[in-house]
Amino acid sequence: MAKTALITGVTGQDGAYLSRLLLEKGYKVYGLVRRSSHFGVNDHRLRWLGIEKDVEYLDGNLTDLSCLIRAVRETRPDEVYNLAAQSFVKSSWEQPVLTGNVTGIGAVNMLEAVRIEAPEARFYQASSSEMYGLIQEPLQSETTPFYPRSPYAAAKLYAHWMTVNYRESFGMHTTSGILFNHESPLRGLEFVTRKVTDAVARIKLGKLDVLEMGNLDAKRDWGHARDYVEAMWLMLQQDTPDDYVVATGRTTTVRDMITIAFAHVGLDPDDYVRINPAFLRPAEVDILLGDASKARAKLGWTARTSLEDMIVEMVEADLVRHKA
Ligand code: NDP
Ligand code: GDR
Repeated sequence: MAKTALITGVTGQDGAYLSRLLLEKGYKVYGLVRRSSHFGVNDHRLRWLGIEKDVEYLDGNLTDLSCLIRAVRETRPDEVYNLAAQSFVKSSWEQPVLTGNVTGIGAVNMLEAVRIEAPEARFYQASSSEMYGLIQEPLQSETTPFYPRSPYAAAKLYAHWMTVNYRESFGMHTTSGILFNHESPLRGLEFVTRKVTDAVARIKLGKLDVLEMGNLDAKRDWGHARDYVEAMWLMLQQDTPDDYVVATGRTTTVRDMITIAFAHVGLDPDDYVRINPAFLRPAEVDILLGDASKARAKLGWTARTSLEDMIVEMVEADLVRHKA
């Protein structure tokens, strides 16, 4: 019998790639979509992958426990992937309460809905390398202490520990993937890689003169979302629930990532990039570098896409979009 999956955050970057992966594996895929004033489903990412008609959508919001209970009751999922969140770190200082409600309490609402309606279902929580924050160890693994540095990271840490608690308190199959930054042509335009690749495409096409940036010294461990959703699925195929770091094991400055993007179109970033303090954050996570050896050993997972290949793929996709 085909398995059934329920994905929250189905309209986001990871929701789109995960939906495609699960559809390819023969799953029946349900996606929770929040209501907006725009008519219909905000399904542009699913459309980009050509799968918008293959997912069945349910109306719902992570802050409303009653609709989550109904969603789990109606879909009877084998696997639940909780990807929905207020996921932009910078916005979390402007909207700390909403971020706590959606990214923190929202995950507990989803855990409760599963506990009440389908306690045997396997549950995936989208935890984040942002939880490491002020870095305690040069290479971050599942045993590295956390030190969240933003309302987003604090909310994710709460959701992370609640996921561990539901596993230990109720014996539920709840797993947390501590994923480092992952990007793609479907990344939101506010995140740094896509902001850069979109701007590079527009500059190349003569549609933009200047790219305004924040902290160029920050270092991130960047992988490709297409690779990372495979790790999510692999985690839920394990007999025992656990926590896993998912990362490439390479860290790069924002500055060097920008250089890769400009070099692809034969331009010099010094001619276009300016610093605008508006893009700085009240507190910064200076460097992230993940140790994914547990995922490699237990899941057989490794990152397949280099930063260079991914940035080139993103610039090319943005060139196509802006030429259209
Ligand atoms: P996106 O920002 O692209 O997607 C977020 C999704 O959450 C969207 O579908 C959004 O819906 C939905 N959403 C937001 N608020 C609510 C709400 N109140 N109720 C229901 N749905 C809501 O994130 P990503 O795909 O990049 O990330 C997926 C998850 O993984 C997130 O939880 C993120 O925090 C986490 N994560 C991401 C990493 C990354 O590098 N990408 C790394 C580590 C963790 P809408 O389309 O309507 O806005
Ligand atoms: P991050 O991603 O905060 O790591 O969270 P983002 O791409 O927003 O920032 C990465 C780093 O780049 C620096 N930076 C800028 N960032 C943005 N967005 N815009 C700029 O102009 C800019 N200039 C410099 C930032 O200061 C930061 O150091 C992402 C999200 O997907 C989270 O949901 C997820 O949990 C983590 O990754 C892992």
